[in-house]
Parts: sequence; C-alpha cells; structure tokens
Amino acid sequence: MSRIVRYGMSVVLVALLAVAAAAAPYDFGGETVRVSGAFPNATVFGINFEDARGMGHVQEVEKMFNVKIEWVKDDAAYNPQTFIANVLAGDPVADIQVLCRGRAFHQIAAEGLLVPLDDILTEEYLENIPDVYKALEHWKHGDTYYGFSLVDAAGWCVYWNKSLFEREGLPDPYELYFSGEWTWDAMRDIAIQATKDTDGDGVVDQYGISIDEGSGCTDQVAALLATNNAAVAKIIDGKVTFTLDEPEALAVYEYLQQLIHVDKVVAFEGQYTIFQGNRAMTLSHPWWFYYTADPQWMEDDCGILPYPIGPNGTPGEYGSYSSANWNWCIPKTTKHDPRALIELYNALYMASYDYVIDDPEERMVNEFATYVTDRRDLDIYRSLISNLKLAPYAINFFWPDFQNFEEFNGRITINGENPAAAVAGIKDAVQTRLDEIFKQ
Ligand SMILES: [Ca+2]
Repeated sequence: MSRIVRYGMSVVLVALLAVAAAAAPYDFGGETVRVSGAFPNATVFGINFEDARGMGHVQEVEKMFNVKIEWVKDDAAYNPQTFIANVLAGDPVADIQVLCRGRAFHQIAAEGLLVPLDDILTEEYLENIPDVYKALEHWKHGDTYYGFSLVDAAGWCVYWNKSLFEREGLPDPYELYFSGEWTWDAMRDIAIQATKDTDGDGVVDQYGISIDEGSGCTDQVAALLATNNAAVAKIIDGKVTFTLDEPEALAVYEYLQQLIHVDKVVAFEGQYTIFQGNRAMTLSHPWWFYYTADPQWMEDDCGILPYPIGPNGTPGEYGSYSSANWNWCIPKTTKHDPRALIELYNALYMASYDYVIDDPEERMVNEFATYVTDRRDLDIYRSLISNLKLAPYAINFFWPDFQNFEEFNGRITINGENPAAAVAGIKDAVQTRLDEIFKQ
C-alpha cells in the first residue's frame, strides 16, 4: 500500500487507539511473541504500528499481556515455500502469521503445519467478533478452521464517474442497481457508449472501463466468477472438483474478452487514472473512496457500485468479492498457547469487541458518510462492506501453480487466447493437484 493510503487510513484510526481493555486475560511472562509484520500498517483498521499513536498502542498491549512484540519482516508471508520450509525446520517465522492473499492456505493446512482452531473459534467466541471481520468459510480447510481473522481482505467494486455519466447521458446506475438490473450487459452497454475519441485526433481518450491488470486480471476473473454462480472449483459429491470448464465459468473469460478485444472499451492502467475524469468506470476496492472523494485527487464526483451480476447469477444478489483472503493463522511450531496468541492479536488489531467499543461496520459507514453527496451511495457502500465474499478456490489452493494461474488468466484476458481450449489445457493437472491437496 502506498504511504498516502496508510496516512489516510491512520487518520481514521485516531479516535480508536485509546480504546483498550484494562487487563488482559493472558500473561506471557515477559516473553517475546513474533508477529508477521509484512504488512504491519495496512489493515482495514488503519493501524499504523510505525507512527507515534500506533507505537503507543503496541506498548500498551505489551504491558497488558506482559509480552514483547517482535515484528517479523521476511518473505514468509508472501512466499509459501519459505513458510513451509521454516515450519518444517521447527522454526516458525512468526507465532502469529499472515499468509499473503491466503496463498497455499489449503496446501499448508493439509500438510499439518497450522494449529487447528475449532476449539477456540466457538460460537461464544465468534459472538464477540464484529461481523465485518468474520468470514468463516475463508478460514476452513475441509471441516476445520485454521485461520482466524479477515484483516486485510478487500473486495472489489465499481466506481462510476457521475460527472461523466451526466455529460454523456448514460443510464442511471442507481436505477439499475436498485431494480436489480445492474448486470454484465448493462455494464457493457454503458462502457460501449462511454468509450470515444473526444478530441477528434483519431485516438480513443475516454474509456468505459479502467482495469489495473496487475495479476493477469485474476481479481476480476474471480469476482466475475462469483457474480455468475461459477467457480474455479466446487465441492461436488464431497469432492473438490475443477469447474472452470463449466459454461458459466467460461462465460467470464468470454465476457472479458468481449469487452477488451471486441468492444475495445477497457483501458489497462493504474487505478489512479480515474482522477483524469475520462474513465466512466474503474474497478477498485471500496476503500478507494478516500481518493475519489478527495477533491485534491479527483474533481469529479464518483459513485460506488458492486460488480454487476452475470447472466447465470442471481439478480440483485450483489456482493463485494475478493479473490483472496489474508489468512491469519498460528504455525504449529509456536511454543505459546494459541488461545493467548489470538487474544493478543485481537488486542493489537482491535479485532474483537473486547478491544473496540464501537461497531466497525458503523464506523466505516460513518467515515464514508462524511464524503458522500448522495445518500444512496451510503446504502450501497454498507451493502458492499457487509457482503464481503470470497470467490472460492481462486488463489488459496493454487500453489505451486499460483503464479501460473495469474499467468494463465493473463493469457486469456489480455492476450486473448481461446478460453475453452486454455481451460481444457490445465484441467487434468489442476484436478490432480486438488486431489493431492484435499487428499480425495
Ligand atoms: Ca483523442
């Protein structure tokens, strides 16, 4: 995350840092607990552990738990191989570990490298966790929980430039959204109308849809799969089964190819391009409003929408879909009590009601409310943050082929390879991998 995002996020948190329980239920006896610090500043809570307030908070938590926090900054959070090698060698890189984008989560869980948490994440415990941080299905491998927090997962949404829509006389997204008609076709129609050469120099300068193609459009593929009731894999007869070759899944690649290569309404570029005012829609995250709403960054007014629903999707069943989840987990090699570690995490990240006094969803909505010019955006924003869903099996099992999957998606979306042929080409290998990972 950029420094600016961190700054923006840390401002949000200012009012929260003073809130902490007086006494901790666990005492670490002055010992050191290592916390995966790959992203110590980039949480949905906006905690910046490196600024004065954040450091003060850490000191307070250290006192409460009689513990020394050590931030571990190596690449195990990003690199499953490093993580696995370290745990197998009896040396967890951290006692509280985040797995970046949930990479290889199922693989790592299946190898027995994580502490199973079913006994800790009881109904009673979960009652104390704010809804926006709960995503139980993200934490499961088989029937067992191995992850315990949603911090850092970010769904995807669509920003639409209200000024541009008005100028171009485009359909009203509010009407489409509230009538359940915000669909792939509606988005495509708008994108086609919006894309044009506005100054007549023969070069298109105004685009319908702006996409940061970063990981071969893997995030977009995952979210669109979910909007079309499709998935990379589904559980069929108790078996995790590759389903990317089903028509509703192939339809995602065909839709993106249509937009990119046939209609030519997509600009591949950084998300900042939205500030120029000549992009009708930009695919981004709900927290991006910190930028779009700030006149210093963007003069035009922006609205926010979920991803549109596909032809095989359920009309009106909108969500904010993430292709990955940042699984927080406890490596089995830790010498500390997992219960105490999770409690410590909750205090550090203020992730349970023992350590926050307000409802995080209300806080996020209120923060957003200070920026919106139309009440309807507030309703949509609330729906987005309270309907964060994981597009299943997109990234968290795709290892060691994780990067291959991004490269695979790029071949189809950006390079325009035939979807059915490309998917058929990986089907057997992926199913074999699934059978290994899920021991089926
Ligand atoms: Ca032009």
